[in-house]
Amino acid sequence: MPTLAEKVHKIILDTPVFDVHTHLCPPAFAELFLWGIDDLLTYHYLVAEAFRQSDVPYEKFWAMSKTEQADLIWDELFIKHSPISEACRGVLTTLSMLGLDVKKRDLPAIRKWFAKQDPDDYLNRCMELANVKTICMTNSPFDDLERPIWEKGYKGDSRFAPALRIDPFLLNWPQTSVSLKNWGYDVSADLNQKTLSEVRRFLSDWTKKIGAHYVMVSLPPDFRFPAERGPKESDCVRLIEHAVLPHCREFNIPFALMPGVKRSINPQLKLAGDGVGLSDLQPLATLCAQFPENKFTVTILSRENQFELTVLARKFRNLHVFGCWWFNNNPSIIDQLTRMRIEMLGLSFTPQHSDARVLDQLIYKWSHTREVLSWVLMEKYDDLVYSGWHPTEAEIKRDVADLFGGAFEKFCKS
Ligand code: RAT
Ligand code: ZN
Repeated sequence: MPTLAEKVHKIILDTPVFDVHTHLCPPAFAELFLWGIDDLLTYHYLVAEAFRQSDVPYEKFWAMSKTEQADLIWDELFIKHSPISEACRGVLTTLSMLGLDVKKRDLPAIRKWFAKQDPDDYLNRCMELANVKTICMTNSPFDDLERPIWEKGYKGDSRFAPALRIDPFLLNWPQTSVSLKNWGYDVSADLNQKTLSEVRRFLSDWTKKIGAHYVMVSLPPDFRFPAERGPKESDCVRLIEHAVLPHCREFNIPFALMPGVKRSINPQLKLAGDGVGLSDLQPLATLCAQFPENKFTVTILSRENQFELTVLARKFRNLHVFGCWWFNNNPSIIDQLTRMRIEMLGLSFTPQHSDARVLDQLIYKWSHTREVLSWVLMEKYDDLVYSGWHPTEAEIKRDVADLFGGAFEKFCKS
């Protein structure tokens, strides 16, 4: 007879995940489809770590080919030092689970193995190994590589769930109005009625075109709602109130907010140069209270904001908390956050999303998360047993399915 702990562990391994936020896309997206050892090694989390060990000048690094950058990162982070950071360990977990022998430390042999893989078969293999059934994408009409793919009538791959990402549009108005104008929307820099209705037409066209499951934005820590200062914030707030929220209500889709990122605090690091700041959560409370017909899914970057966000979720059922985002996606923090969230929210949240940018990362991000979740859930079910409540296998399966995206899907459909 398996013990309760063994049952929980097996259910966690066997339950497929609906990954609610990633930056992945199918092979049809050509150069946007990232996979393989060089993409794994040049992941921006590792780029930031490599610059701490190497004294290579920034410009010299960025002038290198991807393979040369990967060589440098491998040398600095795996050969000259032991690869014990979470992002380094992730590369090794991924390679090992793919059946490669990492102890040889043979990067050329690993490259040869990847060169033989067929992208479509490899996608299936990664999804199987990670036990991920659906991958939410991050789809941006403002991305010059991505937009033409949809405009040419790309019909989608049912394993990938589209999500409309609108950062440039909310954070960079009126500059973005120029793009909308070029694409045939009769907008002006001034957010008057005509412009707002054209903006809604734009959101509506793209939601339909891609079949968006939600609309998403990442926000700086000083985001305010309602706006307190300056025309920039006012534009963002006006766009949210008069375009994004009515749009989400019309399509019955959530507005996903990711507060707390300070973009480009070291521009020399490019994509790796973003930082974190403490957010004021009053704007989120205001949004949830003033717009009960809207659904908000939220992950937050600052660790110091996590408790307040969890309390907020207890107060508003139109708020669904998800993921241990970015700098929080480390075992010690996942462990702590998940315990706190379970203790305060039960099973009505989504503990994790992968945020994978490189396909193969699904393997390690989900394997590492499953390890931590197993420990947390074993303990929580054990506590129930001490109280005389014996969870059945079917009940545990139901709960884990909810934590692995089921609760999120229900929230989206509610
Ligand atoms: O985690 C990351 O890869 C970050 O660079 C961001 O992409 C973040 O997840 C985001 O979606 O803005
Ligand atoms: Zn992301």
